[in-house]
Amino acid sequence: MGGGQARPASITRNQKGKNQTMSRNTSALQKARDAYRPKLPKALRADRVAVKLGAPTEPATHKEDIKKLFPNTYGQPEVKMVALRQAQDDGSLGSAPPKVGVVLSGGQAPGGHNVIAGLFDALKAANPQSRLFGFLKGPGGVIKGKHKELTAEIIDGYRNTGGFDMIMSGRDKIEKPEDLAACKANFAEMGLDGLVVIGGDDSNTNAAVLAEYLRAEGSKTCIIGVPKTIDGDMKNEQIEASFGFDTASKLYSELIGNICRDATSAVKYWHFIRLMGRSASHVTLECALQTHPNIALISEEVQQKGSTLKEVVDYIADIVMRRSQAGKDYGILIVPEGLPEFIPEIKALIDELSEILGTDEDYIHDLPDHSERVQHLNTKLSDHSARVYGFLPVEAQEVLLKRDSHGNVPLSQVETERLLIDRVSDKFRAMEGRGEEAPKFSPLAHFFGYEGRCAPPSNFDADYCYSLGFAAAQLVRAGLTGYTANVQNMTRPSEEWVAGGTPVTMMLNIENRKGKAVPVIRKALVDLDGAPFRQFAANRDQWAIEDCYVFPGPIQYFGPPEVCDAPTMTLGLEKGEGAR
Ligand code: FBP
Repeated sequence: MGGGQARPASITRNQKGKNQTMSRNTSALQKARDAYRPKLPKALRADRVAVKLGAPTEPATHKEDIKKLFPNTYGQPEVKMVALRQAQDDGSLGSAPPKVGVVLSGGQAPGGHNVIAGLFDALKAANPQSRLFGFLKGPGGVIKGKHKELTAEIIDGYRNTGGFDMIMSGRDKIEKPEDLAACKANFAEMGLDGLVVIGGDDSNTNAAVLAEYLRAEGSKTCIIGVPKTIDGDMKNEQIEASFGFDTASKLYSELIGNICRDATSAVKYWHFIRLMGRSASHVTLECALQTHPNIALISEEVQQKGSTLKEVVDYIADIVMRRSQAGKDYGILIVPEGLPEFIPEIKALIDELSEILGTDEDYIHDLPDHSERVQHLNTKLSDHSARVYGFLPVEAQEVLLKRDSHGNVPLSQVETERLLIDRVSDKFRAMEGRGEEAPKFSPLAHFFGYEGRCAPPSNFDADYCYSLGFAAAQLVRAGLTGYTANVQNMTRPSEEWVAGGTPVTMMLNIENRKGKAVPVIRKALVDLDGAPFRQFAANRDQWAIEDCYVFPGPIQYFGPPEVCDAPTMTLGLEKGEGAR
């Protein structure tokens, strides 16, 4: 079935758990997926695994600052996992039964449950007395010490499923001294050997801060991160992809392909589709490569060109007109939700608003209505930003006043696709007002976001996540802390994947957040010199006018590996393997 493999013999399925969870509320696909055994890299399938330490590491920039902030965890070596064949004391990990905690942090991403299942299976395979505890509702649960023991019955109900509902997630940050102290006390009370933090760049940074604190305090609890986010922006030379990106972008591509078919069937609508991805445009770029829409806006390019909103609107309107002249009053546009932050005039506005919120946040939110908030802001914003703010729809103005615990604007609530539709429509109306001929323009707005975050993981994500869970278990068993688990060589069959760990301090740099210089993992934006963008840029003019749509169809779980197991085109192109 799908080329998966057997779970370690020591972890047999618990029939009672299966009967409990496989109720009449379970779909036929879920029942079939329950039997899927994720594929593991060769080294992790061995009876005995060892971790091989490489050379000491350092970050690319801000070395001295980071060393000062992380004196106990700075400079640790990279780690690779290797299989041992001989049953002698040759460096294999011990068999003491560890007690480990796990927490899901931030937005949902397909495969999170498989990380936990991999962690559980690896710990139990090492020693059936090992215990795994799930902290509830994200990092807040770690601070409050809210947890439940994850048993085979629980785990078996969630294998290969989407969502984070096994233990739920949250966006709290473990940052304040009292939070760090609370974590230390909770871990000591539970006797935890390790905590695995499944999260994105900010959560993995927080994991490193916690690891450093615990080391300094003499705590035995090791902290290991796992790279999660559908946005695909937690990647670098060591981390090839964040999990969830594969499934989410394939799911959005299916939907976009279906809309392309509808467009060429009805031949009357322009579909403006916003895609999730808070900051970077990786999801939009991957979907463009998969489906060949007429227009795909890539925020990083907009920023590089310093384009104004007007210039973005002119670019769209020009393609709408050229298609109309070719007899095509229909088309597909895809736009990343992060776009507003990359348009320099809106970015400057957001920065000014962040500054103002830094001092006046409570006052502004206590004002009785929107017009009073605008009045107050107009006294604080620069003239240019006040004009840009006034130009935005009321809903967008309100969203720009919100920040999450990491200081991010909740851009998934800004209807950028409608803003673009309105501005393009205004432009065509103005043309008509001047007596010029405007194209027929019937736009429809879509947002594909939350529906992609909890899809059942693709085989790629199911296998990758299960491997990450296994790798995280080995890092904890080796007593390592301040690492992010990784799997490399992922454009090759999973047999050849290489699991290991990267010291978080190696990935850090210093950035200015809310007016403070803080260490963070550098967010990977779309590289405009990289192969995925170059592939898109070389083709987009043709895709704009001709109908070159591709219809990827739904994610396949059962069938030939080239259909079911293929990685994203982004990963393939980044690894020099060419477009499919
Ligand atoms: P993470 O970075 O935490 O993985 O979240 C990604 C994401 O899905 C973004 O694409 C989106 O902007 C955001 O979460 C939405 O957040 P929320 O779930 O709080 O609405």
